[in-house]
Amino acid sequence: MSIPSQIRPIEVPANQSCVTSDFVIEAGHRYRFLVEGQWIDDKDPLTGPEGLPHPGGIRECLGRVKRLPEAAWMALLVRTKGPAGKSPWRLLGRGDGIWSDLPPGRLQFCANDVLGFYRNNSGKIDVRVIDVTQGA
Ligand SMILES: [Ca+2]
Repeated sequence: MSIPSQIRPIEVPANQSCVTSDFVIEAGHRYRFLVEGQWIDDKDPLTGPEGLPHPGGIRECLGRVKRLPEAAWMALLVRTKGPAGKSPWRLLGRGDGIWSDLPPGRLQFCANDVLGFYRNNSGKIDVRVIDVTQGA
């Protein structure tokens, strides 16, 4: 599949608890996500959008209070903000596969961290979204 080079990536800085993009998910469309970049939470090891299941230290006890408890720390999360409100956060990670079941609305992203503890994060992930409804 060729990737149109003019698509500007959506930048998701690790230290922002919610990044709202201009990209709007439409009902019935199919999307592919191209995800790249690395980020880091404080002194944890650098990680990609797949996150760290076990960063060690105090976080081993705090797993249930992060945005999406069942996903790894610093995994890339996605949701949409539409007429029906905000959908629940979901694991996007490396963005494998074709996505066809996101509710209509603007895409929002964040790192899987604890609300109020984003300031000590750094790095960013770039996300490109391609509508593959026609070609897929
Ligand atoms: Ca943090």
